[in-house]
Amino acid sequence: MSDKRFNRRNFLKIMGAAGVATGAGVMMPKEVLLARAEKSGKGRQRYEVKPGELDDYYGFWSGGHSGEIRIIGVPSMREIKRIPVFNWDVGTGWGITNESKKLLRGRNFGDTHHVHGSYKNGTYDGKWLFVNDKLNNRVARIRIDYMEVDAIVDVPNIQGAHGLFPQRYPKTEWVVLNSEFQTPVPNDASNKKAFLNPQEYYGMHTIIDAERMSIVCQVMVDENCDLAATDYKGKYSMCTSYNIEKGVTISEMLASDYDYLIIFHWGRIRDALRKGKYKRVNGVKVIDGRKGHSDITLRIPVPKNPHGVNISPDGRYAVCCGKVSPTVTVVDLEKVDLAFEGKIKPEDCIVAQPYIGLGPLHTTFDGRGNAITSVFIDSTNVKWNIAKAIEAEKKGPEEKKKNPHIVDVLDIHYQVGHIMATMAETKEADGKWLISLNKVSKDRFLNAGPFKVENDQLVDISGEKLRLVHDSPAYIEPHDCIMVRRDIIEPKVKHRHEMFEHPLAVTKNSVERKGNKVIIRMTANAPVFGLQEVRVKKGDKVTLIVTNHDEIIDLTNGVAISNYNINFVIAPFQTKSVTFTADKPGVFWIYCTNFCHALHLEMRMRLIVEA
Ligand code: K7E
Ligand code: CA
Repeated sequence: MSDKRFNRRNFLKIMGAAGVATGAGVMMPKEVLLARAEKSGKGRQRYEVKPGELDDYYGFWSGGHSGEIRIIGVPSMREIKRIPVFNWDVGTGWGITNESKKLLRGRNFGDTHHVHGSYKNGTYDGKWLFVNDKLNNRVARIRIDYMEVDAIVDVPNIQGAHGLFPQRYPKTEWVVLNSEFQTPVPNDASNKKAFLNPQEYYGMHTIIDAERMSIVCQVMVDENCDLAATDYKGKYSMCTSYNIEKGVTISEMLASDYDYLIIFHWGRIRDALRKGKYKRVNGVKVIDGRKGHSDITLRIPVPKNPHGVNISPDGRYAVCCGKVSPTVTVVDLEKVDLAFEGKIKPEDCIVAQPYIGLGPLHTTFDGRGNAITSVFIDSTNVKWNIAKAIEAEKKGPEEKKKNPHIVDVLDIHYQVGHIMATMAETKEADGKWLISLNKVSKDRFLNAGPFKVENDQLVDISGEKLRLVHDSPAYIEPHDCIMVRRDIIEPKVKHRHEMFEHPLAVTKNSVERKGNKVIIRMTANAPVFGLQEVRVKKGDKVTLIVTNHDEIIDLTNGVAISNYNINFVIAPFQTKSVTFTADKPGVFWIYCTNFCHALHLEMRMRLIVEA
């Protein structure tokens, strides 16, 4: 790697200028670490999925600023489907039909980073997915039986809706959402002083009711709230913060040698809600969680501008990646109990701070006591042993210098962001496969122009050593993913919609007129639409409701209206509707867009708009 923007020398220069100590005592050049990686003991899993075979895992990928979620089969890395969430998607009609417009409310772009499943007893229950929208500050819920969005909640009082994590135990009743950008509260320019003074900008840890998709409350803090995690006991949620300085420029945000892992005490939050200890801002209950104002929050100092926080599958440790510090900070959650009771200091919850490499961002787990951390600047995946890191910390600096915790280092291509192992965010982490979500692909694929796709690399982690097995191009820009065992998801996923779940499901074809409003109710059953022609008048407000009556699996129909910019599909037994003004007179063919039958091309009808 010799990229000008990302190389080590450049990074060290920036850090030096910012006065950052880069862990000199324990630091090892990447080459030394790599030399340790012998060739033996590597995983030997088969990753080829032959024609007709199915994958072992459902991968759910966020789509970044494409605003969607993708379903990818693992280990084949075949993209199976895209779920439109905050984006336009003509292929499914998302953003065009009345059903999707009702959820999107006029905002058809998004920025999805963190997709997570709903939980029961520390593992996935196969019911829902949740994903954030960093752009327009929303959370969407996807029902797994249809793999479709069924609710979107707008979150006021925040910007940069970023880290998201569902409650893991006993089941997902709450979902937490962090705001990465601090803002005035309320942010409406009403308070002139706060408006212009960054010291009066705040971060929010928002709690969302998973069932109702409404906001339970927000905990306000001085710091920004970046990545999120929940514990395995239903007691705590947390956020990393990289801007305890309340800076508005890079150098201001790098001024302090440490920032925080902030832990939120759910019992005390419930107490505050019960006792009415909150104020309402834009209709939301806002609890004061600022340092010195509250016993709801605990701040553990972490060097420096930390990023990811991930919980080990045994529920014991929170691992914070140092980003600007070449270390990770391991926090013992059992000690957090004591710190909340005031029996020990917050910093005494830290049980290890091992050296990892330059730019550690996110950590995942193999379920066998090892963690694997993504290292951005070094372009590596570093496998390390948690127990050995804690042991070395106890023994002191001489032992630490030997880096006994490092198990293996894998060169990746290039600049890794998130990293995720199969089932790693559950107590059932199985240590089979790992995905390195690399931000930069450079030379790994045929050159397709200056804009390069990302590179998702598949790594076999079943052995002691990490084995890179596959490069997979990813369109802009997956940040994070989860990989869920097939037996958890597959039995829950339906082949057809429940027809009458949609209140407007059509069983009889009809055209109804009320003044200038026309409602067309129509069935689709390949290769015919239930109506052959519909006559309306120019200026009529037309609502077209279509139900697909084909019960055959995979028999999707499309509905497109020529020159009217209307285009959507309906799966078996599904109903969709669209309302538009018939503003152009003439004959317009309505046709099926989704190949459905040998006579698919004949599946069309006329919309006649009279002058
Ligand atoms: Cu690290 Cu938005 Cu999860 Cu991207 S965040 S990498
Ligand atoms: Ca900072």
